[in-house]
Amino acid sequence: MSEYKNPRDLWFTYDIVAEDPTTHARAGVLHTPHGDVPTPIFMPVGTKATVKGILPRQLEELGTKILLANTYHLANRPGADLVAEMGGLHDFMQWHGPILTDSGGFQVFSHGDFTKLTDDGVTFRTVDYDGTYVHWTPETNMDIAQKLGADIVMQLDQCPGYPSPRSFVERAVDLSSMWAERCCKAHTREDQALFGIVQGGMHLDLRLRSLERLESMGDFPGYGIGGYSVGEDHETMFETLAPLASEYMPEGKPRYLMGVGNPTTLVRGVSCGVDMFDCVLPTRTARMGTAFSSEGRLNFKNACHKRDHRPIDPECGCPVCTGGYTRAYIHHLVKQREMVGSILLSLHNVYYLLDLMRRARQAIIEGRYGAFLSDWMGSPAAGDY
Ligand code: PRF
Ligand code: ZN
Repeated sequence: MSEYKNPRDLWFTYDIVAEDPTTHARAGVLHTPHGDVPTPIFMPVGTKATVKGILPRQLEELGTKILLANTYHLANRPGADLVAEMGGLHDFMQWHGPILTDSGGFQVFSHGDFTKLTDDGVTFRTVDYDGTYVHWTPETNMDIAQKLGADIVMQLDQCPGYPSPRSFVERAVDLSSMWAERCCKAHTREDQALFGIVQGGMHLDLRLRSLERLESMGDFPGYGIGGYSVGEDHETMFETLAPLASEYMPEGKPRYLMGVGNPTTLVRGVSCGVDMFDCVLPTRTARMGTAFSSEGRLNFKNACHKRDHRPIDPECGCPVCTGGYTRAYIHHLVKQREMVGSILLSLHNVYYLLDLMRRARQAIIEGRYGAFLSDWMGSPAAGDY
């Protein structure tokens, strides 16, 4: 007799294709209804259903395989019902590849304007919008996520800042666990995968408690690692992230380190067994006139670029660096606050992180990620956190 299998389990499979012999890095493929995602992967952030300054067609040319969007922002404007009416997020924004939506747990808590937190849910003021009060429960949050229609949706969680008293972090783990269970029950779309989120701050025992509770709920198709990059230094982060990802998280499921996007953390995160990353850093720093490069970060407001004929990064294969645009030109655009300056830097920076993860994946497949990591740590770009 054949056992009933949820279509979700047929769609959202994760194949590990290579494991590095000397680090915990792995290369995989995550299957989704809108296409396959090779891992490790960087996911550009399209908060309000647009990656600022970049068209979907250009994202594809850069090699983007999956985008992130934010429930918090889209629920406020234009609203989940409107997005649903317009055919869901993919049609609305004309990106037909995989999409992941974050729950908004981070936005609500990091903006610090939540007014009331109970077991039931969280009440907050939409400071970025019209200042009205909104009450979210795991159930209303899943309702929004299902209307938006991304391929992967994150549970509603509570992300404590750093430093926080242990008792506060413990409470966030309890609450996030309880909300995970309610999200699971409320989430019914079979063409969507719901990921749980591990919290626990910088306490390994709380991280493990959080993970255990998620695992006891059954079978999440993947796990977010939340609550890092909230003000701690990088060594503090890796003290608990390294054992969590490399020793304790389930082998066969994707591990997604949330909201972390500086190149060195990506390279180190991969060596601990992290598979997915997202961050606004490449596009946000671009709008401030800064580029990632193999020499480290370059600030294009700086007059040293004024007469420089070279591309942003001579080692980069992006459309900007191979398209004839000089540092002198980008310096000029940035100084004049021309839109195209931000756009060119955004294209380059997003490509840079996508390509970093492509090269990391190749190194894992060839069994030389240990050397890739030590080369990186010895390079001029490694100092930028
Ligand atoms: N939870 C959620 N989204 C997030 C985070 C989190 O802890 C973070 C923490 N860096 C970024 N984005 N839901
Ligand atoms: Zn480039």
